[in-house]
Amino acid sequence: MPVETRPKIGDDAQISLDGREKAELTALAVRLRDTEPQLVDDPRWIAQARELSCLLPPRLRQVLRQFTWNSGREAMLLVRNLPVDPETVPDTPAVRGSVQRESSTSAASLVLIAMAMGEVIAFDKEKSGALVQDVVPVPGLEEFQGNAGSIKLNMHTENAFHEHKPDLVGLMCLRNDHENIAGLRVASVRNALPLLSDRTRDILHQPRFVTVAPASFELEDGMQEPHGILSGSVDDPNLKVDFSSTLPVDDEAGEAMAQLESAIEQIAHTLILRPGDLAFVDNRLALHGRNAFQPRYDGRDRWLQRVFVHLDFRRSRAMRRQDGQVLGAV
Ligand SMILES: O=C(O)CCC(=O)C(=O)O
Ligand SMILES: [Fe+2]
Repeated sequence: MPVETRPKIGDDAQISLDGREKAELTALAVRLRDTEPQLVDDPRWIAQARELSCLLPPRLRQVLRQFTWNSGREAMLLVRNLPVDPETVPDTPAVRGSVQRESSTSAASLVLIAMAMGEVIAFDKEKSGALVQDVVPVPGLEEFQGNAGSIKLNMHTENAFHEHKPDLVGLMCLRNDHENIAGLRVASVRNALPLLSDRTRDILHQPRFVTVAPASFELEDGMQEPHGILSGSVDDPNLKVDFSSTLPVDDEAGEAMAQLESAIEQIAHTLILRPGDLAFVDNRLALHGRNAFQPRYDGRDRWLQRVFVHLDFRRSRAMRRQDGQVLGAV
């Protein structure tokens, strides 16, 4: 089974822990898991994660540091060989809004790596504000354009509508689907841009697009300001679009968006994650989505755990009560 299709991601976009590094990470994850009150969302547990993240194996820390400096052409990082033992992973949850509030070795590994790069955050209106969220297929939601669905999930910037959308999205695989065909799709603007004409790029920079809250979010109010899909540097822009939630305000903008979608489809990678694989997507430069798969709801379905990271925690302070990790109305 190929790990991916289409152009390969380079070695600079991935790191596989060796046996010793895995043992070191496991020891830290167990220490964090056993930290009182053994609740992921508790500030004491998060404080311990912040401290222990400084003790991760040096080669991993170097790769993470490099990634936060510049996420590279692929605008993603794949960390492999994390301590996930498929034999001991519990049954895959199959309920809407499933989250990980109790500490576990897998959640601890995920949070340790995320906290080495920045601050884990969540939104109070999404998945009940939990910091570690389950990405699992849910019965009855097969057609849903959100991570509980199992049809193709359109390419998107995570929470594109939000002024404090995550900078990084981390997705760790505990179990893939039965057929091992479900893939996380990732596409970097740095690969897509050369496929677009100057005219199209110019239009994509203009405030001719509106993005509403995604289906996963309990509805946000009212009017959204038009924005550019591309922003910042003309040579190396940021990208913000959700092909399910962003609408062009005129026909020409719609045509430019269609050109972009076609370029994205051409350069997207499909990563068939294995248990113990953790992908970080740079949500400022890359889109992600998922291809279709067939859930069985037998406890052995695909299961990812997800975190969001902010690299500049201070920026969202006005939305966070008591300098905590959850963004909402204060
Ligand atoms: O299921 C996947 O691979 C990705 C789902 C997704 O977009 C998300 O959880 O943010
Ligand atoms: Fe997503």
